Amino acid sequence: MKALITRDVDQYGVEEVTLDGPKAGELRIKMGATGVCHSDLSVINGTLPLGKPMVLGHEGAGVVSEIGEGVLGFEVGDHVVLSFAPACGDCHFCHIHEPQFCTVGMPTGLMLDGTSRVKKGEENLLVMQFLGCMAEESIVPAISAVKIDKEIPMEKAALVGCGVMTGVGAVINTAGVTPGSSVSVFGCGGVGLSIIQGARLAGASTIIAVDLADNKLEMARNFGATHTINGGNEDAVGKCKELTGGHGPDYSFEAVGVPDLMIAANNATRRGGTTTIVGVGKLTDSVPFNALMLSMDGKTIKGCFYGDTNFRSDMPMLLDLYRGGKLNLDDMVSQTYTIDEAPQAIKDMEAGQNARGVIVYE
Ligand code: CXF
Ligand code: ZN
Repeated sequence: MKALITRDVDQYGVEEVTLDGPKAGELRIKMGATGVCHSDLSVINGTLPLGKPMVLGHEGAGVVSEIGEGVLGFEVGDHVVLSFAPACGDCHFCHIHEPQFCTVGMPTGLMLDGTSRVKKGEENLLVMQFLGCMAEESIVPAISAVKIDKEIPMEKAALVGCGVMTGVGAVINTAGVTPGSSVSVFGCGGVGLSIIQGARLAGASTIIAVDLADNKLEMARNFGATHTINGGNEDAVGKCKELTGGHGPDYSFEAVGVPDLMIAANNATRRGGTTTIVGVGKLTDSVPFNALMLSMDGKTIKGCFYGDTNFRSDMPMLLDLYRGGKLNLDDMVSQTYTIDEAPQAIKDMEAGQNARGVIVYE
């Protein structure tokens, strides 16, 4: 099968590899679609310090084609969306209803049993987040898969596996945005646009989108932003305050992973408001906060991993919202690619061209 593989920093390409069958607790998935996410690029450029050589891809949907020993609840032919964090249901974090932090799945690039299913001759390859789903097929832990309705197009379903879940979840689960509130979103890539959609779903009355690219701001308006600011030629923090009675938005979100933008988002937030950091930054970067003002301003700064999702219920819920016309996934897919075109999809993402580029398979 073909797969997009990174072997060295800043190097990636499509390779022909082989796949072993599923072991106990695993499913074989014929991939239907895989979204291209900035975290794939972060693996390529080393921002995410995962091992190499690695099959990329962690935002996917497909069809179950083979079932490993002991797996209950799935049949061949089931359509599934894949979670990039498996949830065992039986660890401390699963018990306290925070399955996004499930402890069985600390990603090493190998499967849960510590071995690999993807081979190039004798060589074992790693896979991103137990999935490596930028490939025609993938072996995944059954505890990473969620059954979905067969009518949902694969390229829409895939998006809830990472970007859309992360963005909408950050609004609903992490920040708890309330009806009538004001929101600012710093960074309007796939996650930022999903935050904007989440804010619209939550009933926010003012949704301010900030980006450096006018094409992204235009997309932001389409997804529900009521105001847009180009941070390259406007004072974004000052303008956010101006648009919210001088106080600042009740909720601000950072969706890029850049320290200066995290600081700007928090500076925009009103006294007593909440800043949610959704962007995944570099391990070597730190963000200072003022020791006096954090107390005086009474702001809450929250980290957010995977939109604090309980994916087994949240992902079908998002797809129900899509079916009901309330969540716009159609315009999120701005370009589709074949697996052979996957390197171009990465380049187009770097160029900021897409809301989301999606690889679709035959
Ligand atoms: C990332 C978070 C770090 C692991 C890979 C996925 N989130 C979204 O892309
Ligand atoms: Zn992602």
